[in-house]
Amino acid sequence: MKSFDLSLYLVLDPDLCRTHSMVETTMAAIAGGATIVQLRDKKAGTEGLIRIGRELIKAMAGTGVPLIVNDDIEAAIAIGADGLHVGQDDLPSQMARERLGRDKIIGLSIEDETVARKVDPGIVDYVGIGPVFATSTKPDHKPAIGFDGLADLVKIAGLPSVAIGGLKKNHVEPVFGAGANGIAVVSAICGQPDPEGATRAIADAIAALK
Ligand code: TZP
Ligand code: MG
Repeated sequence: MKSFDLSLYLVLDPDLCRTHSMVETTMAAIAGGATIVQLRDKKAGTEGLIRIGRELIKAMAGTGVPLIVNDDIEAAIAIGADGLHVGQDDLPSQMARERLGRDKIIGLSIEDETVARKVDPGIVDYVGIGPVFATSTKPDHKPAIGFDGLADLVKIAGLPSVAIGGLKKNHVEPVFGAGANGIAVVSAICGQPDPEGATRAIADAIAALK
C-alpha cells in the first residue's frame, strides 16, 4: 500500500470549488501542505467521477499525495486511485478490500460507538470520525459528536484516524489533542479566495504542535 499521511486531509466538493476548479484547488492545497486528497462528488455519477478523477491523477502525479475516491469503487478502479473511502451505507469495506486488494488504501466513516466497535483493522486502513460539528457541507450528517466524542471514538476504533465536520484552522489543537492523526476539511479550503494560503495556515498550525 502507498504510505499515507492523514494530517491535512482535503475533501473536494464541486459545489464549493467555485472560485477555483477542483484541479486548481487541489494543486493549491498541495502547495500549501495538504497531505491527502479525497474526490467526493455526490452528483457526478461514475462517468463524471472518472473524468475529473483522471484530471486529478494527472495533475497530482509526482506530488506523492494520495488520491482517494469517495464511495464509487468502479470510478476508483478506473482512475487508478490510491484508495477508496466508504461510509456506513456504502459498499461494505470487506467487499471493497476483496476488489481492491492489499495495495489500496481503504477509509471508513464512523460516527458513533456502535460502528466504531465493529471496525475491522484487518480490512480498514483508517477511519474518518465525525461530524465533530454540524456543517452545511453535508446536510444529511449524523449528530455532531464534539471533541469528547471524537476522543472516545479515536480510542475505540484503534486505527489511524482523521476528524471531520465544521473544522477550521483554530481546531487543529483540539483535534490532535483528542488523539486524531489528522484534520479533514472541505469548506476551510474549497471555495476560499486563496486555497493555498488557507491550507498553509492549517499546515502551520499543525507544525506548531510539534
Ligand atoms: N462527512 C462528515 S461532515 C462532512 C463530511 C463529508 C463535511 C465536512 O465539511 P466541512 O465544510 O469541512 O464542514
Ligand atoms: Mg457515502
